[in-house]
Amino acid sequence: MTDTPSNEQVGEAVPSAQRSSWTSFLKSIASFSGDLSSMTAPPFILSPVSLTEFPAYWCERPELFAAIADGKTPEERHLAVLKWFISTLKGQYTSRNESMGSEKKPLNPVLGELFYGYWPDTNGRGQTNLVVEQVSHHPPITAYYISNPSKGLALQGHNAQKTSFSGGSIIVKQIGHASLTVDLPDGNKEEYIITLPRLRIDGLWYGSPYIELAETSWISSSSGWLSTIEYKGKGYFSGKTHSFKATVTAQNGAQVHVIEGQWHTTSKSTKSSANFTDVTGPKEEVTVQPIDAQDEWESRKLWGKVAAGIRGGDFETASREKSKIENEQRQRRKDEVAAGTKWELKHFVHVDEDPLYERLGKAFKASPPTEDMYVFQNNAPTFGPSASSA
Ligand code: HC3
Repeated sequence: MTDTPSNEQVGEAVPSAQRSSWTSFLKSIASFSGDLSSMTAPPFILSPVSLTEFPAYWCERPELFAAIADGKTPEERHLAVLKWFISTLKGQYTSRNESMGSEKKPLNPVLGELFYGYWPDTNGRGQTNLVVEQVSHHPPITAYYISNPSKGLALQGHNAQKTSFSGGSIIVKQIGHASLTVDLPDGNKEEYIITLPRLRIDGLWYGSPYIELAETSWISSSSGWLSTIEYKGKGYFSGKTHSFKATVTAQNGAQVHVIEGQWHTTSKSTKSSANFTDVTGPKEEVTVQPIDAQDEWESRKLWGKVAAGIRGGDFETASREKSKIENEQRQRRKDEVAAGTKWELKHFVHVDEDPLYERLGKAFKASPPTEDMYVFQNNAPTFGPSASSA
């Protein structure tokens, strides 16, 4: 079997007029390693959503995020973090298949692109706020800050990807990590490092890509509790897609909990017959300002015409509007070089090392042992009805 199909072999999901451009796209990614987002793909696979919107997946179940602060002990809080994290995976990795029929190619954010939103306070859980900024264009890097000030919770992280092609699938190594801070009632802070799983994008021959998670990710807490999460697809632990097994160890290394199941439906702890996670119910979309009230750098305003073209099947307009944005960006970079200036980030500052990652990463022998970080500058705009500081 070859790594890429011929025009006749590609699946029904590819419109017949786009079969040859789909096979060319697959051939070019087969011999490519690096930044996939910059490659031109056929129209049927384009998504009208920018990658800067993706950090919103972290909080589509804001009540689970808020519940972390309600844990009474380090163990309870660690389990709440694990529960919230596993419950984000369905949105992060399968939601485009539900909303658009397959995994699509997101819009490649421009440097300085912004995405702001919030989830309102309901049932006393506090309001959750989201600030996203595209902090690099080549390679694409997205930084985010998600906070629930009334619960004393703040999540900060950044994302980039390294892609390669193997056995007919795209392998995506996620670069970056997230750190979570919990302000405790006694005035102390509890901190967590969250690493990100590896992705395999399958279904390419059929023109209907979907994501499976692979290998291992970790949640390491300053309290000493550690979750080791192994991901497997069909044919492994349970023979089911989207399977995972999380092993939770205490400060002394003793294994205290094992949670198994499927991250897109339900999972159970081996200690209880009740579900540990259940994401079969509804999620909450992030609330954003109406387009007219948005800044010109905010994703939905910036990409508005391109997105409308993609949604309406008017790819000529989408491509023309996309070129306008890209040309404007190229000109901006040239002007900066000529003026000897550099683009200033609005909400984040880059640091070469993250001491928290280094400290908590020792628990799982983090590889690489050190990582850079984008630190939020505590300068979020005012959000929603019950706005308070970020
Ligand atoms: C690889 C990916 C871009 C990155 C996306 C990330 C890793 C971003 C951070 C989120 O928290 C989780 C996430 C989910 C999906 C990832 C995207 C899937 C496809 C996209 C590629 C750049 C496009 C590949 C092209 C095609 C046609 C195969 O979809």
